[in-house]
Amino acid sequence: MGRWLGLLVLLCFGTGLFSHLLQEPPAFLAGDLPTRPVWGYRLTQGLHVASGTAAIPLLLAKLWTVYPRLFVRPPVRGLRHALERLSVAVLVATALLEVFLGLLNTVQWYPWPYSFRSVHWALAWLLVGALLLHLAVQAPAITAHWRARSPGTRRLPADDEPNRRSLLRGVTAAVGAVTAVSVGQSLTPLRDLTLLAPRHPGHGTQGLPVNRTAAQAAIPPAELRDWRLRVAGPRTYQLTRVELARLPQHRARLPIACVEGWSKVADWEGVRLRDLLERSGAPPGARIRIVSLQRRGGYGVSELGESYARDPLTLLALRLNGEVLSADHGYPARLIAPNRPGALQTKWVSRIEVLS
Ligand SMILES: Nc1nc2c(c(=O)[nH]1)N[C@H]1C(S)=C(S)[C@@H](COP(=O)(O)O)O[C@H]1N2
Ligand SMILES: [Mo]
Repeated sequence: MGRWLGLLVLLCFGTGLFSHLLQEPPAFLAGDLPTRPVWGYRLTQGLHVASGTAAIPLLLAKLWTVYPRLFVRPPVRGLRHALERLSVAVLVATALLEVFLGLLNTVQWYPWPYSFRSVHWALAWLLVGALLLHLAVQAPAITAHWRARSPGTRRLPADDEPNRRSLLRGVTAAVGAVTAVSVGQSLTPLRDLTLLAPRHPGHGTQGLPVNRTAAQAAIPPAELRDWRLRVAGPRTYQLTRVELARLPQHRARLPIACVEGWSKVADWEGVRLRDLLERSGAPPGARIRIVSLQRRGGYGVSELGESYARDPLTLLALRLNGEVLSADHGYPARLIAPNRPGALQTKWVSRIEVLS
């Protein structure tokens, strides 16, 4: 169980780092983030949430097998032992907190006052550090186990064997069950099994789930009536929605991949961002800021580096799945770019700013 758990933690950590990198790239990488494959983030974030979810029953079972060690006497046998127990305490605490914070995030429940992302990020490093320490401390026991190749020495006492088997069977069933009823949120062929996932890929207007509705974002209807897209650059200009729709329109088939785990492909149609930027005289390599009409909550602003801004698939979309964007999907216009976290696909765009 430890080995499987270790693999899941590794997968979750790696995909989590990738997600963090895309959302908060260091300055030297911000212009070169990968835009291919277009479904890259869909895959990695789907794996992130699926591996984190699968780790929960495995972690609980693993803790159950070792909890009697909490009560060993004497509790501390010296400095080395004390440090070792402390590192295990950090490992257990961070592992439990990390997976449960992640789980609460997937259901969009934030019952704490701090930023989910920075806490999840910091805990991940603590967890991986404590895990490495744990592996180092246990290295002698691990090598001894693998050296004891003869079948007799590795087996449990005969009357424990049925217990071991039924525990493993139970844990496998639990991991399989939570995975089967939640993974359909991103692995859409399994969507009919989706019981636990908070966003069902089949629900939502225009065939796409909605994370925050126009009402929740407090989009003022009055501002939609005389909406103009303002592009602020060396040559600032404004366009009405009718004027935007008269510019050359392009199509892109791209997924929305939410950091909370659900994802779905859709057909988008609109104006290429790079055409809008060219018209404003944006210099090559400029950072771009997309600003929403939104009044309430996060994700009202996002930034794009060069690789996204110049990509022919990055659109200021006016249409979704063959219809005019609905209010909840970002009418009058929303950003859609390849291999980009859903949270940064800004809806209800009102301004595009050329930053540098
Ligand atoms: N202005 C704004 N844009 C936003 C959001 C938001 O809250 N406000 N939510 C983001 C998130 S978290 C996701 S996953 C996608 C979802 O897009 P959809 O609701 O059209 O499916 O929109 C993104 N764009
Ligand atoms: Mo999202």
